[in-house]
Amino acid sequence: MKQKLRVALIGQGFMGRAHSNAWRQAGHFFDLPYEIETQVLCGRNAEGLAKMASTWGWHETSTDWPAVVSRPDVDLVDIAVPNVLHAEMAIAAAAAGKIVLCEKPLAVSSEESARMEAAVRGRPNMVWFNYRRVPAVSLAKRMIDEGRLGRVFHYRAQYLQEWGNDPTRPPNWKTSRAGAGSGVVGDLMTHSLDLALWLNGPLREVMAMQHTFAAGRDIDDATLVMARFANGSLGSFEATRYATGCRNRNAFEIHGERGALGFDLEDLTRLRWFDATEPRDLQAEKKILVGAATHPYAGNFWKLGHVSGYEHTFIAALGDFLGALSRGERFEPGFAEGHRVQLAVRAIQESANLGGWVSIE
Ligand code: SOE
Repeated sequence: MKQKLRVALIGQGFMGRAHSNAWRQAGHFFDLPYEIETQVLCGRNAEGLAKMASTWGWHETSTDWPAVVSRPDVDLVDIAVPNVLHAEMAIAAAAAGKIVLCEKPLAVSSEESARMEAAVRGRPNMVWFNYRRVPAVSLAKRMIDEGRLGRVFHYRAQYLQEWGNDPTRPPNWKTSRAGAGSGVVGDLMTHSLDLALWLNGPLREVMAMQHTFAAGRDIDDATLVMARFANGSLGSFEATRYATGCRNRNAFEIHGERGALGFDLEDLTRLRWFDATEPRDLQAEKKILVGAATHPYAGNFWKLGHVSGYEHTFIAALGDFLGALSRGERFEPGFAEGHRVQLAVRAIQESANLGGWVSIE
């Protein structure tokens, strides 16, 4: 007999759809001891809610999130709303005894993320840093943990989009401090920072600059960072919405003593690998097509060459979370990892405002 897990989702935008799909699909790809009840979809637009609930199979809808997070027939609250609303909702849901999942960035400040982390401590929680669960990225993590890179010299990350330069695109909550709390440093660079901290360990200090291209906009359209990692490697991070021609280029390259790894979300089924231990005259970069039986998530998704996509990263994140939940294990990335990213964001913003190197707690 499977245990019922009654879910409330708050958010009816792009992430609301991505999460709804993951809630519908996780049980198809991961062996879960739960019967997922998609209980209630909560948002601000009542008319849109009804249609979305019908499309994705949510049993009820509500525009009253405080009531939803307190319902006795809800076990888990999944937050997929504008960044400025994350803290109040997550803390209220935790106070009501719920399991709490929250989209990235966890918060709009490290002060908020510290309160959120404290509120959920000791209770299952997750931040939707979904790109850890791209099979190619998980393979990179495995190879790094196996020592295939050896001593790391450079970690280079980019998260490049181009929609900031699209005059046909109306302003939205992401393009104002009132809605998002920041620009690309929170929306895009938090993905790069979470991956960097997971793949290459803690950051020690950063030096940053931020720039706004759009007249009158009060957030960063582009953020560039130099960094030093605790393991002695040098880092660079770039995030922008003005990289013409780049649709969703979340990419990294890692250069080590024994080899190098590279990934680009716009080619997400491949992992670039350069083995520097091979005879020099035979060395060349390989583009591994990820999906072989021994590769991460091969047992969950399709055969080699029948490629996984963007939605599968959310399905895998949720599948892994629910697996950890069933075993009583702590899941990563949780609010503690989300808070760690916010501390890096705070140092980046401080350096960009004041100049100079800023240490990270
Ligand atoms: C920004 O355009 C965005 O939607 C991010 O907010 C998401 O986190 C990322 O996965 C895709 O791009």
